[in-house]
Amino acid sequence: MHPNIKKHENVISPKLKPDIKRLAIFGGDPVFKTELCVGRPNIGSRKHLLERFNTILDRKWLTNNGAFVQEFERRIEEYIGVKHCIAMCNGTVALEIAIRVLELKGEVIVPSFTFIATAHALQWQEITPIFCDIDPKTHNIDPNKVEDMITPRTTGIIGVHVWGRPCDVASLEKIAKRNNLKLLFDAAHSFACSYKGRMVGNFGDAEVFSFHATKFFNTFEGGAIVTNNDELAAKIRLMKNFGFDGYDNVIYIGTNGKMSEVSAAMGLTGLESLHEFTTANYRNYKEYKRQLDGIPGIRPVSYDETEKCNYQYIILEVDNSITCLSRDQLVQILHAENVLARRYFYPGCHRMEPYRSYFPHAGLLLPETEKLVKRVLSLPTGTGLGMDEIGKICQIIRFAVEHGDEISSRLKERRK
Ligand code: T4K
Repeated sequence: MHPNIKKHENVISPKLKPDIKRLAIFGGDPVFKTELCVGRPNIGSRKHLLERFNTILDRKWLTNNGAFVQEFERRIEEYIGVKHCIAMCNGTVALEIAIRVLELKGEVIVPSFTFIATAHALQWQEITPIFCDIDPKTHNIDPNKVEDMITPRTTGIIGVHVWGRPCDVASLEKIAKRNNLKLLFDAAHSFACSYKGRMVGNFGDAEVFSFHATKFFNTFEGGAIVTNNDELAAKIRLMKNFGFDGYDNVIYIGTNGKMSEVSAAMGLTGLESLHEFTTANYRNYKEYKRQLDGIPGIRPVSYDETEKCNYQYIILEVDNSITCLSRDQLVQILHAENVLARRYFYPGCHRMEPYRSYFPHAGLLLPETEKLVKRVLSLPTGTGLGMDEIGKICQIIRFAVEHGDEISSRLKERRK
């Protein structure tokens, strides 16, 4: 038993795991019969969705700026209070188009602690991502380190609002202005979140959302660029449609970034239930926090409750010097119990190809990123998860940490 562990009302029920041999990783029955996933899609009213699908079929208008896409864009603009929303087929293409429209080239500063799409969207256009370290308190790009990475080839900065917690927007805006750089935000995690009382989507030159199935609000696949800049918005609209300005008239280089009507139908249906989704996520977040409180070496990430937040990620930092278990061992234990916890952004973009080959020593400048990628894990949440399930997941974690040294030795023994 870990000496610092606090007595808790939710000490693991002896029926759940009477001793460590009954952990599923050692051959016991898993606590859950079916898998609990991170990224299980939230689905709003099935009735409304199917009605919209029927409307699409009746209209025989499936894509190319259809009525549902237009309605979806207006709803997002109203909700965020932004002038322009341009819906797209996914967040990655939206990033690529945003990068192109901002005329970024040469080098762009990005965090390595992000989904690979942020870096690839640059490299895809032969722009070099220059990886910047993060602030360990926020997990976001550290503005104090950004300026050191600027060279004569730098044209922009991409901040990522990781977990839906906005970057230090004010500092990044100052740095961008001072150095005449473009500022883009990858807001894939932060739809429905605010920064200093203003909705994310209003900052920098533009911001990009992802509405992928695994996001708390989804359009199957989908994304959007939002901006308050009229000129940029007009160009983005051309770019996502091959550069067509009316029939047979191409006036700009473009690609196919269009959102389909089925995606917009899903989006409109999801928007009707947005409050329900965030309320469920908030309830889960509070329950996880309550139940994980006091487990030594397990630190759940907190959200600023004075801001709007989607609470879509339940993130734990595992300090293995205290838990005796590594983050990866804890993930293994949870997986065996059918809790499909995920490592996040592991091993960091700088350790993935082609960046690993291009910058083999990038890690030397990214000490906080290197630490965090080994500590972070994400737990299931969303509308499909009940309090009982959260209780059991937390009991497994508590039990694993209580018996960390024993479990760890047994796992090591097994590997021999
Ligand atoms: N920037 C950032 C910061 C991002 O996080 C992302 C995307 C992007 C940019 C790019 O946006 P998009 O182009 O994707 O719109 C997911 C998603 O593919 C990706 O959208 C997301 N971030 C990234 C963090 O994760 P995986 O590899 O986790 O997906 P997968 O297939 O392993 O699914 C995860 C879990 O979700 C599964 O265990 C089961 C569950 N699931 C998944 C799907 C697709 C379902 O229950 N139903 C489903 O339909 O990539």
